[in-house]
Amino acid sequence: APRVFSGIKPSGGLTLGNYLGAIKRFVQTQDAGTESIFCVVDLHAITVWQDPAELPGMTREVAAGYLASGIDPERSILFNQSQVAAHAELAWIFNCVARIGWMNRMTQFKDKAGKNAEKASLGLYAYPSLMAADILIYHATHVPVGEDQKQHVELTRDIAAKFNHDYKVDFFPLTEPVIEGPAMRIMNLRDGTKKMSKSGESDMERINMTDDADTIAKKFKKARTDPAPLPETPDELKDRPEAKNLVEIYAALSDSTAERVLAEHAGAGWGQFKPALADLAVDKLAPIADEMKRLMDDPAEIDRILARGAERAREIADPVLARTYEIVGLVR
Ligand code: AQP
Repeated sequence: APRVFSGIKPSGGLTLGNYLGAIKRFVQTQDAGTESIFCVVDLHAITVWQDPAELPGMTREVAAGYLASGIDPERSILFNQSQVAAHAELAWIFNCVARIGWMNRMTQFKDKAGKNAEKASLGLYAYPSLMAADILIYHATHVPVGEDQKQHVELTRDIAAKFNHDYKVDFFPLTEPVIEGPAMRIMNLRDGTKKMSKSGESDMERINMTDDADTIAKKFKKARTDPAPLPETPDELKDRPEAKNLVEIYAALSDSTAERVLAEHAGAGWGQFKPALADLAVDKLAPIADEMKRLMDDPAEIDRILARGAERAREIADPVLARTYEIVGLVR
């Protein structure tokens, strides 16, 4: 049977990119009845420095974002990664399966480590190995992610295949990345060639899920665009990354397509389209933001939900880890 796993790092406030590229689709998967496991990947967050005074709050915010958007902790399993030790234990085994050359090809490491890769943490380098463990400890078959994570899911398949081959077993499944829909790569509002990130330098680059209506309107108003009006077809947006991004955000928020959005708005100038986009975003995000705030007022309740989710996750993960250790030949 198909089983879905996906995660979000508590490395900052959730963005519209996280919502459209991840959470919104997770809710659809859950509601379609697929067994789903959703994680707040706190061990991934600390691959770059996180202030210990802030990390618990960010972890609870990501949990609240899932819950407020419609993840039901009864139907799905919702927990934070560090509460299920099997993730880190399996990651070690995978560190011994994966090859250094594979890690050297990862574009996210290059982007995040920047010019001074020697100073990056070893954890940031081994990030894909932990991500493979997150997925494979549940024998997950499908991983809904944004475009930026595709390479890591492909590496997960390579690790599973090499493990199965080296130990002559058919144990780990070859997981499929699921990357579909109009919003798999939401771009930075100030530079349409960079993706929208939680940890980007300026708050004006991104829409946060908890931004209020005025902030959302202001950010779209100041979003970079070119002077031309909206064209008639998506093809004509090819060399207009900022314009393309705003049209795609509109399409994703309204469960439509870029074609249909342009059919309706062709010829409109930005003075018309941006306020319409801001209204739409406020319409969709404000109820979620209100619910997130309500949930975050009771951190103990969020912690209870995460602890219960972790218990259910361990029921699946622990036997898989035990079997893995047996396959590898570790005496228990
Ligand atoms: N801009 C985006 N467009 C579409 N999907 C996105 N995702 C992130 N940004 C966009 C998707 O959100 C999920 C969770 O991502 P993550 O938190 O694990 O890591 P990330 O991709 O590195 O996210 P950020 O926001 O860019 O965080 P920082 O700045 O801390 O690195 C993934 O499914 C991802 O594809």
